[in-house]
Amino acid sequence: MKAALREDQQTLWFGWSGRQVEADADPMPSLDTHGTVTYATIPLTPAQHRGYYQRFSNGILWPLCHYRLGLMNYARADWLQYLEVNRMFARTLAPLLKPDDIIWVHDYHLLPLAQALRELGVTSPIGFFLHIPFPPWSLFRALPPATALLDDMKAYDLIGVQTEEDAQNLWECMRLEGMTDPSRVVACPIGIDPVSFSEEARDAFNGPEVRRLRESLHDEPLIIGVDRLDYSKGLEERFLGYERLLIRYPEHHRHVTYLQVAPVSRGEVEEYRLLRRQLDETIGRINGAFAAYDWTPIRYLTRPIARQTLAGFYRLADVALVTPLRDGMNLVAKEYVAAQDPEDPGALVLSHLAGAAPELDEALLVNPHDADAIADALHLALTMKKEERKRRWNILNSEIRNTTAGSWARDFLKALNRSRKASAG
Ligand code: GDG
Repeated sequence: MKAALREDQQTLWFGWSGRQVEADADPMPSLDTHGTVTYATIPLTPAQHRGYYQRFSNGILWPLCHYRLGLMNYARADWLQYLEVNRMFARTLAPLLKPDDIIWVHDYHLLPLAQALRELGVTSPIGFFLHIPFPPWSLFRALPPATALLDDMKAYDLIGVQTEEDAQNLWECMRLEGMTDPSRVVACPIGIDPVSFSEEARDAFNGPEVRRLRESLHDEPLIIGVDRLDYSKGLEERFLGYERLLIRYPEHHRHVTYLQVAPVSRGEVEEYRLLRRQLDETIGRINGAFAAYDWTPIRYLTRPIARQTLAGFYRLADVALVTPLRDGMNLVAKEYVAAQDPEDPGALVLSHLAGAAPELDEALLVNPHDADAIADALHLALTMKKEERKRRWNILNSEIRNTTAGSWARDFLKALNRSRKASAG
């Protein structure tokens, strides 16, 4: 997100501080200024954190928007807490606003924020960007307060989503709620800062961490996966795909290594604890069945690693395996492309259900539910000739250089201004 902030204008960043504090009244924001950005943050109470953040945002909206109705645990009390926390955010934010501010709200935790601000008399342009997918109405209507939530979302002047598919789904819902102007919902795919990421990768490549990883591989190929430990990322299915590679293409035994970086996230939510246990078991089983005394097929890290080291690891890896079951965008796919050596780039295996797939269609696209398709794509990637890797990479690289974090922010804000003018005129 930092890459999207402009240095030539004053910006107020407002949000949860990540802390929990018992309180009876609205909190006072803590202010902290760095350059042109002032960070105003507030704590949540433990009850707000549970109902608003863990349960409604991450236990209901997250699975719903990732098409996983079976994982959605709805309780009306959590919905009410979600609304109340959004109102509390609005009450604490409103006094900090200046009349000519443009407000840009991010992600599913804050869907009703514009309406709450409007109720307090805020008339500034307000835009919203959803980082995760938006499902069709036939699915979204399973949420008990679906229409109330969509009705609140009409208070935004502009809503941005990652892909055309999300835009169509959301527009279908907004139209049913009485929105009449389709230009208020736009597909605006997010990007990275490819130039600085590529530099970081080049610098890290000669650093001690990458050297140690390289030495441990003894000139044999490396597959890398990098994901928050989340059920939307398709980790279990991916490990089963890798297992199919080992079963069907035994020539890779004792040669290929798959390094999966999966920092634990939302560890306090039950589904995430269960997932972690399941992955531990699957990886243990596969390693137990295929490992040799001098070869471990899967290396698995649940602790985060430094960003620059990660960039260097991407550059070293021959293949990136990015197979979410659903993903708003997936920045790992774009980072992998940015980190490659143009003279000897690696190959990207990408789920066709990731938001990045329409842009990155020169990757080896797979259905993440099909273990054999993952195995075939991995084999193809591991045996692909350099000329073909270069041909594909050049196209992928121009895609990620076209839509960057900076251009994404500029395009969205331009569209927000246009949309505000249209509704005023
Ligand atoms: C949401 C949407 C959308 C991962 N492990 C480490 C680490 N990471 C970094 C990656 C990447 C980021 O985290 C993950 O971004 P993704 O886009 O892959 O996924 P979400 O976190 O689910 O993000 C997603 C995104 O919002 C943006 O709109 O693309 O669809 O779900 O940057 O590099 N970074 C470090 N150590 C790690 O171990 N330093």
